[in-house]
Amino acid sequence: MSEIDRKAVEAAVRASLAELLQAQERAEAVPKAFEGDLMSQRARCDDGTCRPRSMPHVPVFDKSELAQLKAATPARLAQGRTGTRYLTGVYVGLRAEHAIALDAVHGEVPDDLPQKLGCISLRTRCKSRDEYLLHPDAGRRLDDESAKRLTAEGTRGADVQIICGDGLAAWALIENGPALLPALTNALTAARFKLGKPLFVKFARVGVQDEIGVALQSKCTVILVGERPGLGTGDSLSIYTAFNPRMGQDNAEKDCISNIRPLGLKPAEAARECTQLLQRTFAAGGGGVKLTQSGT
Ligand code: B12
Repeated sequence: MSEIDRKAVEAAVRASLAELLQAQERAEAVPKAFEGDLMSQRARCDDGTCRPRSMPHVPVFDKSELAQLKAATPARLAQGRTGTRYLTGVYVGLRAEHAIALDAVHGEVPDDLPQKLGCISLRTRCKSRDEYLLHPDAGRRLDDESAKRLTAEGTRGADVQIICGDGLAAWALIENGPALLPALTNALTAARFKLGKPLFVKFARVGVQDEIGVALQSKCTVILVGERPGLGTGDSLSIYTAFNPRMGQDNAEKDCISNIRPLGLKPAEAARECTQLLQRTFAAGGGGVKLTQSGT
């Protein structure tokens, strides 16, 4: 090894060791600082003079790493505090995000959306949004009129029957449905799946796909449905797929693609992912656990 190479190697080794040492010191700083603090607190308690005191300020993590982590997600990480309370801006932000979630849960799809999406319009046995929220089972069955309409107008024996539902966030369908439905239809058609005429179901739970799949003898159903919102996330849509439909089919036989929204999985990506999932599902002869175990 030449003299220059040797120096370069030595410098690199020294730099790595220094980095390792710093990381170790950071990790050790936390328990040591707390240990001292707790011990002095105990000493004071023992002689009967215990009183409230503040915890030491210890840099527990690398600030630049934390900044990267925060930049990678809209989730509320390391919000800080003042005393035992949230900072005012954080508190107000949480209230606003909670309001978004409530609006999403209580919102409804406009009457003309099914027509704009080119869907046959159906509804479940729920007569109102409140009934939908209070009685999940009623959102898994079609009302009598819709069941008749489905039999009269629905496509029988399709490979894939697409269903759009408001679910627990109507906004999710309003915002993402117009992009996702055509993208999914195109991707599935290009993959040579025979599709049924799409359906819309008002006040829909995931389980309504069972009744629809059975009534139409579809090989597989796919329901695009609004997810239960998280804080500040009122526009997130999921796709649930069910192969070989049966009434009361277990979720373990189904699959889910979640977080479809502008800040998450984009509609075009979701359409591709769903098409690939269905290709694997048809090849394996089943979804969910069966698909996972098949290794397809
Ligand atoms: C609520 C919920 C549950 C509840 C459902 C109970 C209920 N009656 O609502 C409980 C706690 C039981 C649950 C369980 C599971 N869940 Co869950 N769940 C959710 C959550 C928070 C909301 C779902 C939702 O809004 N659905 C739409 C409404 C309209 O549907 P619904 O008809 O009211 O309820 C049905 C669906 O929620 C469905 N469901 C719930 N979770 C799952 C998961 C899978 C894989 C399937 C096929 C169906 C399914 O079951 C309900 C009854 O039919 C989502 C996260 C999200 N924000 O979407 C995760 C989510 C859907 N669940 C997930 C997972 C992984 C699971 C479990 C597999 C966890 C586990 N390891 O056990 C189990 C599987 C359930 C089963 N085998 O039955 C993942 C799915 C990831 C994926 N791409 O496959 C999600 C996206 C969370 C996440 N980000 O990881 N879940």
